[in-house]
Amino acid sequence: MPNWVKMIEAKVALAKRGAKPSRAGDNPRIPPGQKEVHDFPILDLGLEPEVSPSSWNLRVFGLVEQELDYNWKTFNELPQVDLTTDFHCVTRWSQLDMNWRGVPAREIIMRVRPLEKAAFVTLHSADEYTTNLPLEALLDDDVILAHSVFGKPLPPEHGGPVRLVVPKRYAWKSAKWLTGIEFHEEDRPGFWEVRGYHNEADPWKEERFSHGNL
Ligand SMILES: Nc1nc2c(c(=O)[nH]1)N[C@H]1C(S)=C(S)[C@@H](COP(=O)(O)O)O[C@H]1N2
Ligand SMILES: [Mo]
Repeated sequence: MPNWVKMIEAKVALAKRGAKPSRAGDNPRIPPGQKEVHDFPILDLGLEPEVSPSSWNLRVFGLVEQELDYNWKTFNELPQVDLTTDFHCVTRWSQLDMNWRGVPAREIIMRVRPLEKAAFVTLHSADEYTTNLPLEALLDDDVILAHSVFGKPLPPEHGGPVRLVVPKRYAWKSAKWLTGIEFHEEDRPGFWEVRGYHNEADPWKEERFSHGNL
């Protein structure tokens, strides 16, 4: 008679091995399962929208006291920062020390004054892409609306004229060609989140997919 207990244990062990997070690498700044790159790969839906600075517009709306619209000029009048942060893509590349310049997301959030009940945001992009974050995540001081990278205007293929940069999350949360920030009470999963990507996307916890790592 087969030893069922042993067989089941072996199967569970196999399943767990598959689901186990990757081992950390040598560089403590590279999250588990990631490889360092230096060439800033391009990743998107393959529909590069045409957005010039003169046609670009950012609509900040939803559960706020004061909805606001920015154009290129009014956006550039906001306080700006330089930021050096790491960028981690769920497809397993990480690039360290990216130099961004732009407007901290909290500068805009302060100005629209979210209502008490606003707890989540949807980032809207010109290619119809969306992604979602808790409002709190946007208040971190390393979250910026970037218009430059490595000292040059953000190229169209990387989301120029303006993209979001959220260094603490996998890069799919960093919406390119950003055109809208919408505040709501409930969480609304975005383009990838409804297709199985993890809602939180913390690269240090390997939150790649919502049903584990298999
Ligand atoms: N608008 C928009 N933003 C997007 C995407 C997209 O398809 N459309 N792809 C996301 C994904 S999956 C990644 S990994 C990063 C890649 O940014 P990069 O092309 O500048 O490297 O953009 C994110 N932001
Ligand atoms: Mo990605």
